Amino acid sequence: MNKLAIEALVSSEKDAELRSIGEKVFQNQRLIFDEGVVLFEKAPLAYVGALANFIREKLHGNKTYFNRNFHIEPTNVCVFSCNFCSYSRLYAHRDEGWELNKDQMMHIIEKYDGKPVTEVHIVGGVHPKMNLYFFEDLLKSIKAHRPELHIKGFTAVELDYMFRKAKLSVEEGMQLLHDAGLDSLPGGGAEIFHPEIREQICADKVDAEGWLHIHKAAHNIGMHTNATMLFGHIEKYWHRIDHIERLRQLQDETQGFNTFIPLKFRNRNNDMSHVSESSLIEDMKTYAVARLYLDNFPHLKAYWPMLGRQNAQLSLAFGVNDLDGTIDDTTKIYSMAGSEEQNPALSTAQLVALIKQVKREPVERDTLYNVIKNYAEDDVHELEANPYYN
Ligand code: V47
Ligand code: SF4
Repeated sequence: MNKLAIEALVSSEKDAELRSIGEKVFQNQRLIFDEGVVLFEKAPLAYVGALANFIREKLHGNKTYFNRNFHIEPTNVCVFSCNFCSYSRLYAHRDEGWELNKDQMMHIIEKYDGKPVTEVHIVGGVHPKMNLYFFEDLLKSIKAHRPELHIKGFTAVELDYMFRKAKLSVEEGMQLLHDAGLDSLPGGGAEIFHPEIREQICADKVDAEGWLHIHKAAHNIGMHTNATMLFGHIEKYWHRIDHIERLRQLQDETQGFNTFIPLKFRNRNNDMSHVSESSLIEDMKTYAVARLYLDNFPHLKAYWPMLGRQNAQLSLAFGVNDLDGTIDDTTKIYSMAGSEEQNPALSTAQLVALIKQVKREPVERDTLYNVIKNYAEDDVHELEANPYYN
């Protein structure tokens, strides 16, 4: 859609404020806090979506990235008690808790020997006994076994706990894990930064300053990281803007973030089951506003297991340019919270087909967005018949 067609989506007299925000987007000017809130409160979905798509296509054209990865979840036991979490098994349902030892985790790594995966994503609960040195040893063993496999692991929540227990500074702890083989950090644990909300949903874990400190320390030693936001529960629009404003400020300093991942709150099996979930319109608006506000983030990711396949396809018209990975196993944190996908797994051929169906260009990437293969010219039926892509 061109500029004129986008402008025609709002009236020039009634919606002068929205028109002027649109003009800033076209002129490449940074939006300010209040403009972000106005977009949430007043902009029609079609307008904010078209503006976000304009930016998405300016940055990436039709390219839609994914990677071939798998997950290891060391444990679902967690010392914290976030109210939105359907996963933690320390106090309630103790009998359903699990913890993997190093051999069991190495067994998962070995299962992927010879398979064309580029990343392992390690994330789980915060187990009181799995300490920094346990994970240092695990990282070293993974790298010794498969040096080129990118290890993206541990949320700032897990790291904060490990470093404090080991009595190391954030900088010392980060360097130790990086030296052992940790390549980048996932974006989890950010939730909503503002204390007014954080105190109500996850009072006992690392606060905003702590989360940002950990990511900054990673950026300062050359690591890249992601950032998430858990939205659609008790927060107001301005809390979402406050959250992304803090991320934008750190990114100005370090340029260490790769991608922003809004995570829609799901209300099954947790202490916030009475809070209703956001609508699809709200979800798409959140992607779009994030794309417009985070002008210094290269990528915006929709986590398809959480959204469902069709809604993930839709998000590609609202600023999203990345669909995460093929996620070859059991990401239990979402299925337990009521995500669309109970068994999240898509083959490469299926993910390529999903992206092509909505006329975008599937591009396989590694964790740092180096292109591994562009599938624009590939025939989906041929891919489906080829075991390498299944
Ligand atoms: O921080 C927990 C979220 C996150 C619920 O960096 C929930 O590539 C919705 O951060 N409803 C952890 N969300 C996972 C994460 C992640 C996922 C995929 C990719 C990347 C990446 C990072 O899961 C937590 C929390 O925000 N979460 N419970 C729930 N009920
Ligand atoms: Fe623990 Fe993470 Fe669940 Fe919070 S969201 S209780 S930190 S597993």
